[in-house]
Amino acid sequence: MRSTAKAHTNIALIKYWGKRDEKLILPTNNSLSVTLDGFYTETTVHFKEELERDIFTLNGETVAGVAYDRVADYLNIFRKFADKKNLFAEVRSINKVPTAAGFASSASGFAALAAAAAEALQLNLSLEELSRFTRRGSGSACRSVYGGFVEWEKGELDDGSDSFAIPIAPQDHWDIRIAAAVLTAKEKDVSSRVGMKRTVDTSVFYDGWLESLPKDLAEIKEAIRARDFEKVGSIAEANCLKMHATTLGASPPFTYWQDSTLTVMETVQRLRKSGIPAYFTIDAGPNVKVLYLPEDEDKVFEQLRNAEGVADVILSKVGEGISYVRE
Ligand code: 2P0
Repeated sequence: MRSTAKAHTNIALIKYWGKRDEKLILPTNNSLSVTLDGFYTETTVHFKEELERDIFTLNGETVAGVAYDRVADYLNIFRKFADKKNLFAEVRSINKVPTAAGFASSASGFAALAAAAAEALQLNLSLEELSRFTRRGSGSACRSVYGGFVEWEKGELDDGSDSFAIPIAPQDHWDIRIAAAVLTAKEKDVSSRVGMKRTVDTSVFYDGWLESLPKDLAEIKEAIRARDFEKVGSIAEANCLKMHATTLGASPPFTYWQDSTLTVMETVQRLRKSGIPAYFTIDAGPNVKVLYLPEDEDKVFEQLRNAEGVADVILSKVGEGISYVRE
């Protein structure tokens, strides 16, 4: 009744931005990501008959409050499925995702938790079933079940049974790199959950965003298969700009950008003008992620590191999917 699983975080090239069902976490659109090797969560789940409630520690510290409730509520889904309503778990997570890097630790966190909980309960899930379970913890987490390039199929059904991730190309398909420019950032004041809901409910640009996605998705998948870096990068960059434009059309309007976000975007454009193919993407926060090729690593790192307002630059390769740690 015990298992330890490891999952890596991912960065979306085609963004997930909006839900059609908040409880089941069903998205309005397909999204596509690349799994990152630099950032992961390792989680042990140990179900014990003697426990009267779940226990959750993160990096050795006991967690209470909203973060605890989110984990305990999530484990309820497994308890219900396994028909073990009163079986509680000790959950120990080690997070190797620097929160400040602006990578969603919820993606690797819920993917590792789902994999460890499912194995501890001997549910024998397929990867498709595991991705469906993982989605219920955090949407983007369902993509972290696989390594390499991954698409999350939004599905059509109301019960969510056809909404899960599928692998597009494995980790060893293509060695591209991702740099995270960590900004000397303020606290973000609109969480991604709140931001995407406000956008869906009120943004005058939301329909335009949705209409543009099928073309982006079809083209980026073809470009990934063909290893066409300039095409993948330019589609991802444009898709990110469209997602962020929807927040400006919301009521009340908001943006995740700060002045140094724009500075890094300009740095990337300057790199391109100097002949280095580099493209940016930005999630629900101010930090900028930059896609580049291995041979340009030194130049990209140097330019980003010297950009005004950049506190740190963290480099990553393409990562693998869920794995299990045997003791
Ligand atoms: C993504 N983001 O595709 C997009 C791009 C942020 C911008 O997925 O509510 O933490 O748990 O399903 O997955 C962030 O949202 O949201 C996100 P929930 P999640 O990566």
